[in-house]
Amino acid sequence: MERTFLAIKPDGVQRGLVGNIIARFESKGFKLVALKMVKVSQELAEKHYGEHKERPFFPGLVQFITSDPLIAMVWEGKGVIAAARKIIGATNPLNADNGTIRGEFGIDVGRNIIHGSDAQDTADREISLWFTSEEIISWQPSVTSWVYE
Ligand code: D4T
Repeated sequence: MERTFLAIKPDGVQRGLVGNIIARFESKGFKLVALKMVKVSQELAEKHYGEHKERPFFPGLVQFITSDPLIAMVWEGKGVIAAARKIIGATNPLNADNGTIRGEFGIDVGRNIIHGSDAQDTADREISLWFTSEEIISWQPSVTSWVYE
């Protein structure tokens, strides 16, 4: 089954949105298989956002993501990578649709509440960057047959 990496960024934690955000993925039917609160190191932040190293916003992005704890998670389910990106909304919260997390809760691109992997290869890379295999739990929700046909 497909897996994605999601992180509620320090702004989402500070603003008390953790429960609201997790509830959206839970009630959709996706399965939480790993979760931890992390005060991110400079090294991990630079690795996670490595593709943006040359961009002008990179230093501010790393400063922001290391400034306070975030919630790192792995979610599992059919089509979860693309579906999570839809639930999250556009990168710039002012362009994000109503009803999405960023559309409801954000204004600035540098305070966009949550991260979600954008493709299968990035999901694989990010999951192994943030979690050991022992931290990812295989379990079977008893409602599975009520979520999947
Ligand atoms: P993340 O990676 O946080 O889920 O965001 P996206 O996948 O939606 O968007 P991204 O990779 O293009 O941007 C990564 C991260 O950088 C911040 N950012 C981005 C910023 O502070 N200023 C900017 O101009 C851009 C483009 C926000 C998300």
